[in-house]
Amino acid sequence: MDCLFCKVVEGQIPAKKIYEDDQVLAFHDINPQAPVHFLVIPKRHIATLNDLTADDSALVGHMVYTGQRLANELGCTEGFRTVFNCNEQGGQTVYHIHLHVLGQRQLVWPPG
Ligand code: DGP
Repeated sequence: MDCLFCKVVEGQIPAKKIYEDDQVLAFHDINPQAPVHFLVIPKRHIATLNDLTADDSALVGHMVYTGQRLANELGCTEGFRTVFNCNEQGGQTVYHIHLHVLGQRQLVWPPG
């Protein structure tokens, strides 16, 4: 399958890994938008949030919990932001779901 993040999971494309287990992988974003900016992805290919089913609820919960835990481990003690972009108008560019986790700067709302 021609998916960038599946290739990261398979080790075909290098990434600065932070954490991995049997379900998820976390690695630093190649184009960081904050001093801390990493992605949490499922190892299984899911293209967009619209492709989730009820059976994926625990997996997505595990992604969010992993993001929270790593954000704190990486020093985001004053807060952080989590973002899922979905499809073109949501700003999604890589079609394998990923949770962005950003922190260690003051983030503004609304995002662009
Ligand atoms: P999104 O726009 O939500 O689909 O975010 C995709 C993110 O993925 C973007 O912040 C840049 C990051 N990214 C794209 N290609 C690579 C890559 O090859 N390695 C890493 N580490 N991050 C990537």
